[in-house]
Amino acid sequence: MDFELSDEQQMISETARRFADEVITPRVRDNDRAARFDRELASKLGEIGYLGAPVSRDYGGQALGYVDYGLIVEQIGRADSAARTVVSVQTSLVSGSIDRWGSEQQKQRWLPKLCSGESLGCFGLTEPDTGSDAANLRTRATKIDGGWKISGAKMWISLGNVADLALIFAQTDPEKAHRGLACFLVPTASEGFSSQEIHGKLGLRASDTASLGLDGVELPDEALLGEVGDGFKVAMSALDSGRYSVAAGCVGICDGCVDASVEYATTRKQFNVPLARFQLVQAMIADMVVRRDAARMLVLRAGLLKDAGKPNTSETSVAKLYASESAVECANLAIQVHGGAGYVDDFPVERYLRDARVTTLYEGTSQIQKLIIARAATGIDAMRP
Ligand code: COS
Repeated sequence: MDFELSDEQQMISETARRFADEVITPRVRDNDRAARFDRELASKLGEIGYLGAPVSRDYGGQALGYVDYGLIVEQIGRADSAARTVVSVQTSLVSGSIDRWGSEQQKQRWLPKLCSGESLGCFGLTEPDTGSDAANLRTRATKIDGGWKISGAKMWISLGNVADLALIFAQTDPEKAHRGLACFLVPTASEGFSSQEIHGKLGLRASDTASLGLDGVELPDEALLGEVGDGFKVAMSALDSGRYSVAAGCVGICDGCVDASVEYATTRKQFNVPLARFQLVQAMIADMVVRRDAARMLVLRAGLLKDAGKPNTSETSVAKLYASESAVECANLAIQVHGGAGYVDDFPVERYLRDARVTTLYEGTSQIQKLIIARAATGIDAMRP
């Protein structure tokens, strides 16, 4: 067992750190204050190759492993969770699904544009009445001559207003339950497709979030990703990668909290000594360091399993659960270390808390992760009677 990154992996991480510091960080506060989705930044993420890192070179990706991808995502997440969301959605949920399930023609049509950032994609699984019980979709796909007609609604869709392509999951035969689901590649310019921005979010304000409408959208047969009945597996395999990406981004938040808190506690003085001289402040910093290091190890384990092609759903849920809960905890502690200064956006820590909060909700709540982990441990499915 080796706890050291290879020279190449260190370089990947350092390059991502430099990109994040030089290109992302200077924009973060203004974008957050303006609740502005930064399309130019999304293009820059594509230019440097961060929107399709694990995708094969034949289709415009970097052919990197999952550990490498996680190192990049950690650094983007440390700088800005809104930018990290672009990377996670585009890479893990959209491009990853097309790479894994797509036909040659679908890969050639979509992957190069998605990897370069010329096009953006979104992942339309969740619905107004369907969140955790993801198999229970109300969106319907009906077979028509030469294609499909889709009607329904989707909710909480990251990048939904700015995407050129939407992966839409729909039920083809309700009697078949999850085995009737199918996934479709839907150009957002299709007639009958609409999106609406969701306002008023606690955090991730610079991330685009939408509700989607599909009003009799007609698609050719070639829009089907995988086979009819594969939809649930497409979604779950995408989430295996998406949850990993969220977890890696959360390690970045924990790391940013440690760095900001150490900097503040070693320079700010009270009672004529730096804050870090106080044991209660040291205890908070120690708690953050432990959580960051443990979360990083869990993400690394999940990444190594993925790279080895081994089953990793439970281990990915362990990483996602621990890293997301730790990001919230670290951000809360980091504000406490900063005192009143941590409550305004001169420092990144209040944004870390607002942005971390959604990570225990999206791509499967912490409660869903626990049910997945415990099902693997006990062999008993608490989600089914
Ligand atoms: N990869 C590929 N296939 C998978 C899989 C995975 N990770 N996980 C499950 N499957 C397959 C199973 O093998 C099973 O196949 P068969 O029909 O051939 O038996 C099928 O999918 C059904 O699996 P399962 O019984 O686990 O389905 P459940 O309905 O019990 O799934 C959970 C329950 C909670 C795990 C699932 O609904 C879930 O993850 N919900 C949260 C959804 C979510 O994260 N939403 C956020 C959306 S993105 S913001």
